[in-house]
Amino acid sequence: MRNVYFNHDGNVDDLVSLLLLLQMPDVNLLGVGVTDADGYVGPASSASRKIIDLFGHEDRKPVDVAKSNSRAVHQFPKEWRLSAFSFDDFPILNEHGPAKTPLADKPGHLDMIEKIQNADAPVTLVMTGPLTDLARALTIEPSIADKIDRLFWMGGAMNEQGNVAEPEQDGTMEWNAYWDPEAVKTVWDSSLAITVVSLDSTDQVPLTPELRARWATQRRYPALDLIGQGYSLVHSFEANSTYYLWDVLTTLVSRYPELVDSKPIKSDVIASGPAAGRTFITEQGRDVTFVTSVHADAFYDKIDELAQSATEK
Ligand code: AGV
Ligand code: CA
Repeated sequence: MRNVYFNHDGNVDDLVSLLLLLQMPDVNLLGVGVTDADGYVGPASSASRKIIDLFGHEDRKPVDVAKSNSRAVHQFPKEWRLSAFSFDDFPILNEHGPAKTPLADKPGHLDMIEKIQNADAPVTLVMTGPLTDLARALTIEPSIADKIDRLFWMGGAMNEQGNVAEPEQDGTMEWNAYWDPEAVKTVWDSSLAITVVSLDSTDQVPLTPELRARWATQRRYPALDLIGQGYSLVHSFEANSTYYLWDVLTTLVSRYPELVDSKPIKSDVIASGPAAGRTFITEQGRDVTFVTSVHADAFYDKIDELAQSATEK
């Protein structure tokens, strides 16, 4: 079994990532933190608890869910954050009444410290939202770095093609980095081994009508039904806001690196000013493993395989 701690931020692909992580045969999920970023933290943590109730494994260690109290430097648009309320209201997650999986007693960053310190072996960290909780954890307790074997992070864009369209910024940064650029810098300055799943690779896995149809034909599997319902909440009618399988790719790469090609690069991040949150390649930067391309068919097959294996409790 390998130890994993998961910190997400409550959009549809974050919650689908949790669902799939729970199905990985040899993953020992130590804890889940929820950052108040791309989904309101109340419904996002509630939905997380119900996903664990319904699709977690009774024969594995019980897991709880920690709400983060970290605050945005640049908050996500409310329109995106709202999908967590709808997801949390899905009948499939509410058939059995209130959530049983407990809320952790500590806020996200302190829960992360506690779960990592108590782990019997190194921990893989998977983060599909801003890095704030990790940056705060490292600042309070730098020694946890020695127990983290690798961070897999969905975030950044290495080619100046960002996905933020907001005033007073230059469009070169990815949203999770933009939410708290300083936190990215803090993590980059740490000794952690990092794999970055940035827009450069997630751009290769857009949410297409074909993918929706593929899941629809498999709605006899409860997890695929939930995935299809979840993604029906997100549509991209505004310019420049196509939805991608950003976080699902990151989560699957943490366990199945053969789904992608990667290469070592040196990278840095700009922490303030109009380019705050921009990640880039530079000889002066720190080492990161950079995912360059996705074996898309194998990736979609793996989603199906994991979701088909999920049994409802
Ligand atoms: O920048 C990608 C990150 C991922 O972690 N999130 C969505 C994923 O959870 C922000 C985001 C960018 N574009 C979006 C986003 C959109 N159109 N809708 C919702 N979230
Ligand atoms: Ca996310």
